[in-house]
Amino acid sequence: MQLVTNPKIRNLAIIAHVDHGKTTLVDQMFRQSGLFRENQEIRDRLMDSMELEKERGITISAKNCSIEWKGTKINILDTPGHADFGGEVERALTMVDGAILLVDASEGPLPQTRFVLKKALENRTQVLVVINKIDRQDARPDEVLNEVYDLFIDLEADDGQIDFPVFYAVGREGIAKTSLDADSNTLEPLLDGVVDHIPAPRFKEDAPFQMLVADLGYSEFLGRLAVGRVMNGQVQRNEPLVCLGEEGTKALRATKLQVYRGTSMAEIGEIEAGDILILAGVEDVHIGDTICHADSPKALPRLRIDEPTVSMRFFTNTSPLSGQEGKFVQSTKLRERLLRETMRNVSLQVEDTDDAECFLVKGRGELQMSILIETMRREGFELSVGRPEVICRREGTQLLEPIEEVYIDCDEDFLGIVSEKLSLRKGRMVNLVNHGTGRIRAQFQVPSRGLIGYRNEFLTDTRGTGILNSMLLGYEPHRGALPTRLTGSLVADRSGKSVAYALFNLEPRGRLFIGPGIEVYEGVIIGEHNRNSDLNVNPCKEKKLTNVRASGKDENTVLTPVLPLTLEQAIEFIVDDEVVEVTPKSIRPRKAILSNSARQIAAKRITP
Ligand SMILES: Nc1nc2c(ncn2[C@@H]2O[C@H](COP(=O)(O)OP(=O)(O)OP(=O)(O)O)[C@@H](O)[C@H]2O)c(=O)[nH]1
Ligand SMILES: [Mg+2]
Repeated sequence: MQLVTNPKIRNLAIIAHVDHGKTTLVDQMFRQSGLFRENQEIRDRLMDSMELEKERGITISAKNCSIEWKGTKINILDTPGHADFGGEVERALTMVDGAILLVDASEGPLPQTRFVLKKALENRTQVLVVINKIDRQDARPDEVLNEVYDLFIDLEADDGQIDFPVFYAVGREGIAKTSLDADSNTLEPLLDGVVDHIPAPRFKEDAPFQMLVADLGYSEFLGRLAVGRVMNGQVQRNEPLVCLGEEGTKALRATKLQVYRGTSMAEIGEIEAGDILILAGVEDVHIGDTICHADSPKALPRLRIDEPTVSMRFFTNTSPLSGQEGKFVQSTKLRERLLRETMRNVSLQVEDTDDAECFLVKGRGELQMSILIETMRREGFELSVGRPEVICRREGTQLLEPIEEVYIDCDEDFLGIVSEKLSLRKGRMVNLVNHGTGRIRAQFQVPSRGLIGYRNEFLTDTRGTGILNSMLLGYEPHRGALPTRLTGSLVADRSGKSVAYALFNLEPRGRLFIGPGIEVYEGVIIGEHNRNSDLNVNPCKEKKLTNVRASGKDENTVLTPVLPLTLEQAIEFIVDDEVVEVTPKSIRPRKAILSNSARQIAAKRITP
């Protein structure tokens, strides 16, 4: 069958390392394509529509939108740049023929630039390189372009791929140009470039309808929605279709057809091949399934993405305070919610364990896990979670563990402490560049295990000025045990409310996580002990009252102010026999075994 193209459409993904300006560029594309009235107030980073995306200023899930440019419809996918959400980029690339690879004109290609470009090249996606943020004082566009060429060569791009078009941009101001000294005040050169260089979608002439499901949505009125690119054929409303999934074939009827128009959806009567369709009338559909015409059911290759690298145990909340702050506590609810997450989130997997109250969640990293937990707690869930663990592999008799390439950019003064900490974590330095500017760039290979919990420490060690990026390098023989936290925990030995007097007396023992008036229970961790063992303490101890009026000095117990632990800090803090209790209102690190006597018995069993 002959291949033909649909010249009215272009499908484009925007890919880059974190913060290189993808979502900001999409804002400007909206403005300049006439999607908004002149002077209309629109919020920055419009595509970051999820609550957590707005709060953190990062993109978490890849999202579709579209613009019209000189009569061509451009479907755009804004993708996240953080490595933990790499699965989203892999998913997005199944819908497009081209990608804009944004590279910061000062930072140059970074680990995630490499990852997303590798995926795009494997997918045979046409890449347009945009050197962005050329307005930065420290911009070095020519050098960065050379680094991009090196990256293409390193990734074994073929001649056609290396011959990519280059643009220079100030995405935030909506300016793009084809050379540094060209004159341009708009994105016109880039948008023209998208239409000229990205191939129009191709499909088989006269082939029946076929679409690959790449995303799922939900509408209160229409129920489950399947989103994906129409690979071949057309479909009209109410035509009988089938869904070819991993577990067999299911019949369905397209009750409503929609496409993206700007950031919203618009209903249409019939859709053409090459466009991105939002289909209602689907129920039991998964990402990766093929939806096609009932008369000729033929599956497209399934979406395959990289395996998860990190796992974490999710338990029901068994603390004495369970059920007081959240709406959903039961294990059935927890399981159902986690399974629902795997439907949309292609890089997450959930497994049952021997314990009916515990589920193993596998994903790409700590951030992905903490975003999931934070989302669940806002929905009203209570749960507890264990420490993230990396997923090792076995090859014959040998145990292999994931190793990451870590790129550090920091003041040369901090190199000492950083290399010391990383070598404790079995990292090896492989490269060191000193530009003579006072900042150095170092490259290490570190077991992923060693990086868990290290990022915060790194920020403290470099006084918040260091930049750490990492990417999975591959699997290597296990490098042996790592030192865990060198300090112990201060563990409450009874239930009650914390009292200032007791906390004041505990302050010399370490760093406290709670202030006065906080509900505690036996086994909850109220602070970090400054010795290498746990210490059971009574945070509820009142001052003995005497008849003699105490001197004023004694009355004023001035406590050092404490900041409650954030979810991320708590997860990084806990060790193997500890978990974090998460409710909509509180984050409490606690011992997995709450009773002190039971803990002692368990400890004896391990070390006789
Ligand atoms: N100097 C300068 N800063 C820019 C430009 N474009 C974006 N920024 C800034 O870069 C930061 C990150 O922008 P985003 O658009 O959120 O980056 P992103 O690539 O979408 O980030 P993730 O989705 O989290 O990977 C913001 O603070 C922007 O204001 C630019 O052209 N010049
Ligand atoms: Mg973004």
